[in-house]
Amino acid sequence: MALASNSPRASIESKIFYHQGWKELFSVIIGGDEVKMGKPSPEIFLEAAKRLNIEPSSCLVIEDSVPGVTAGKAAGMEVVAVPSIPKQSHLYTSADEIINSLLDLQPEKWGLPQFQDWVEGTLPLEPSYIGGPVIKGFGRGSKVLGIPTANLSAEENSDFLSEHPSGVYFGWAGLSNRGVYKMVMSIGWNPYFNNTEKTIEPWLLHEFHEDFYGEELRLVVVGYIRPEANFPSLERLVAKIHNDKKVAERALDLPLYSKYKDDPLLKTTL
Ligand code: ADP
Ligand code: RBF
Ligand code: MG
Repeated sequence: MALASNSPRASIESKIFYHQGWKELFSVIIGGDEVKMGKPSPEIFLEAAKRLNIEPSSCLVIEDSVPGVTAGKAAGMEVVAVPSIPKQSHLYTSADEIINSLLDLQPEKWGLPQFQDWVEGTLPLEPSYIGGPVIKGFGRGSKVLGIPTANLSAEENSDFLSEHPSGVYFGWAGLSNRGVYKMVMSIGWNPYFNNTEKTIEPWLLHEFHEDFYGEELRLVVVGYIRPEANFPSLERLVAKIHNDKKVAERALDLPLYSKYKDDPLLKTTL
């Protein structure tokens, strides 16, 4: 595995220094100052392949930039694009595949060994704690889909949003004075409705008999299920969300995820 960046070698070194163990994961690291022409020229990838002692045609490039995709294709390599700018995937059409985030990378599609960390249709994540009062959304969840989502403020949870790509996640939800419930959530723009803002929409997997706007909601997000998708019909969207619910409900019974249920942070009242 090689790291080939247009950034100068020294910048790569100082940046990677802060991520313990990352440098050792790469057998080759090349900076833009180590080749004559940077991306979109294929030179940096051809040099990486040479140093890895691998034929360019056997290499898979994972790229977040448009010039990088151009460089990878020009080097005769297969390219998976992970666009750095959301909603700009139309600029990356020369890539062999476009994915929303690295969470969706499937190495087995490219003849590489499968990732081993998926468990029963879910990807365990470092747990994230978010919360705040339940706010009003677009009023669509229960009315249009029959799936109410207790929206949290995007502003108050902006760190979490910037660290998590859009997609379907799950975990546990604590509602003050009520209890702790299983939860499956959508993070993102909801392509079916073409929202312009990234929202946080947890569906608590429990029957409530009334609304709870304004109440303090605490979430621990423990895993990832899938990227956001668009659907040809409302029925297909709803069916998919019900499948997400099933996946989350089952997974949350696994010790790996169920251990967070009793987390005191879910119960704390402000
Ligand atoms: P909004 O667009 O305002 O979020 P929704 O139609 O998505 O409206 O409904 C969400 C509201 O429904 C929540 O804020 C909450 O008060 C209530 N609610 C009732 N049951 C649930 C549930 N199981 N999960 C989430 N919210 C629920
Ligand atoms: N909306 C989409 O457009 N695409 C999706 O893939 C999608 N997945 C969702 C998954 C879950 C678990 C939930 C609760 C919602 C999802 N929705 C999705 C969001 C739905 O559009 C949203 O709840 C409405 O926008 C109501 O506000
Ligand atoms: Mg909602």
